[in-house]
Amino acid sequence: MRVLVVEDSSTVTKVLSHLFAQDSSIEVDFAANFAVAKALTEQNEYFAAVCDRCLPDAPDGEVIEWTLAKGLPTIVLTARMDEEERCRLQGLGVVDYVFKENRFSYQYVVQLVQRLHRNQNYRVLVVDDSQVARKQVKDLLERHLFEVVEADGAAAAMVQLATGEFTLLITDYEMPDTNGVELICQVREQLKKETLSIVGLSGQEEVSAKFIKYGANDFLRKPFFAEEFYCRINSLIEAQELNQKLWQRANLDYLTGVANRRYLMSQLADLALQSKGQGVCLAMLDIDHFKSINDRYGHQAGDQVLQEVAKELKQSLKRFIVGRVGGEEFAVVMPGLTGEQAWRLIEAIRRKISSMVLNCQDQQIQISFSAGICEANDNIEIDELFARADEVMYQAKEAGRNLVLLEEPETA
Ligand code: GH3
Ligand code: MG
Repeated sequence: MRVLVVEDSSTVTKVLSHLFAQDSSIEVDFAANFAVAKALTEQNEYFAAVCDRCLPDAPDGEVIEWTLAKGLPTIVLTARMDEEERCRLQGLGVVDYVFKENRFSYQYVVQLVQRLHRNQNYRVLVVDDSQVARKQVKDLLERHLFEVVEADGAAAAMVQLATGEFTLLITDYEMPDTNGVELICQVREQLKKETLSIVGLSGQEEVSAKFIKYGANDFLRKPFFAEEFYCRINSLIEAQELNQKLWQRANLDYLTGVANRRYLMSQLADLALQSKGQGVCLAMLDIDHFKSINDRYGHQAGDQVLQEVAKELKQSLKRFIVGRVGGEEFAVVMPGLTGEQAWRLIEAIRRKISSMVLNCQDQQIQISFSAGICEANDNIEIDELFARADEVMYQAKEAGRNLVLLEEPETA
């Protein structure tokens, strides 16, 4: 991500350069005046621009108009801030303006650039029967790089929600047929507050509380200021990002990113509850002689081997649940497969992994794993299933390792 900073003060440039340097994903070009900024925008593709409002060769925001005309999301740095200036900048369509006050102002600039970058991943559904009102909200959101989808009423909104994942829903209250609160009730039957944030918009004071009571995360009184709109939206998105981080910490293995033991078990438990005669296979995989890999190449190389194996399993087993259930032990839950089918799948992965040469810590490492697979059809008993797969895996170890074994029917 490349960012253009147009600023003539060397102090401000130094502070921003220091702050941006802390994020290795951002590359920054500095221009001390409008002429250099023009030349740079002709040469390079930028993700966003941070522009001083007043420059020696552009005393009245000319550079801002230039970067906006180039389609660059623009953040303005300004030493002057009054109502007239605020309106003018909003009217131009800038992302935000930052009053040059202290180092926190500059930190805010960097955070805003990072936020804009993440916003590209979020889809927002805007529901309003008025096209003009929808467009107003859509423009504000697009300025902050959200992907926006419109719906002209509750029915259209429900159709859109079924088509893909949304992070945020913004709805008006008064609409023909179904009002905003009724829409929220319908949506909340399927999507919880942690998955989809909802903001209600209304001109009526008494509707605000109703929105919250029926499942909105927040509301905004109309008419609203763009700045207030952005503050509300940003804090909801931040809360969702935090939630997602918490979810990942609780459910995924920190080293490899696959499911941890607890999450894998709970997924299997859900499957056991739902399975109506549908079978499930469980494979236990254990890397061979992993201790000697650590001893020979170091613990860090060992960690990298675990990451590589997890990556391979995730890629080859997209439809299934892969988890790290012990130090160098992985489990794979495969619903809907017969034992034979599961064996063929894991056997193909065994062949692939045992023929790979991993490049870890500048060393060439060859590895293999042993696996045991068992199949359960009804009355899935999770602990027993794990014990059985484990037992078969140990048989594979005893038989010489680098081997995938399927449980013998008579021992099932
Ligand atoms: P076998 O073929 O019989 O499975 O032998 P093994 O050496 O793979 O098995 P053993 O249980 O003797 O050793 C497992 C080793 O895995 C011991 C432990 O230090 C290492 N280990 C466990 N967790 C991690 C980890 O997160 N990172 C690294 N690098 N090593 C780990
Ligand atoms: Mg092992």
